[in-house]
Amino acid sequence: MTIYGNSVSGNCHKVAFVCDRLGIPNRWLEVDFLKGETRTPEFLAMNPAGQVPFIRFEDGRLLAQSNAIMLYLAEGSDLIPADAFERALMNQWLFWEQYSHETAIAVRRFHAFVLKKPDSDIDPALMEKGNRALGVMEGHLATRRYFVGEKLSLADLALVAYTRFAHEAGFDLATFPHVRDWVKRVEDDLNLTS
Ligand SMILES: N[C@@H](CCC(=O)N[C@@H](CS)C(=O)NCC(=O)O)C(=O)O
Repeated sequence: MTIYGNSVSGNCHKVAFVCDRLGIPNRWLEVDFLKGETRTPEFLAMNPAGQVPFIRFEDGRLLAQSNAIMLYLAEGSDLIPADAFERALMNQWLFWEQYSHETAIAVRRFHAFVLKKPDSDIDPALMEKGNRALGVMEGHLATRRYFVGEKLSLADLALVAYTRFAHEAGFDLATFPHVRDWVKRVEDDLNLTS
């Protein structure tokens, strides 16, 4: 299968995390959205949303949305809890990540780190929303090592993707020590170096 991805994008990293962890063979095709490569007619014919990541399977089927891709690729693996309620809790965090976390931390990182905008040109609400999200994570992780069921799951993979780069977005993980320790734990589990 081919992963249409971008090496700077945490959403794309999520797909790579699952493939690496589960040994799923793949071909990574780098897409530079800053050069408009997600807006070409060829790209939009495959993914009208004009976003990476998305997957093209050998038989031609296409799948977009990082968390949907992770769920499909990890089906039947130990990255998805066997217990139905724990699975629901994992999904709870996956939905939360997309609505309340990625939309602040990834977006602020894009403006600050990728586009190199000064703070004065970035919506201040993003900092407030991101800190609120990190606060929710900090409270949850105060008594747990992982987000669900005391073991690594897709919830950790989804949430670590941008949390590990929170400093590039202007957030200070020193004020969220449980989050900082969890990031290190998950990076070690996934053998991530940077
Ligand atoms: N909810 C989507 C978000 C995907 C997304 O925002 N992708 C960005 C890169 S992180 C992108 O492709 N941007 C290019 C564009 O919008 O043209 C997911 O989780 O896959």
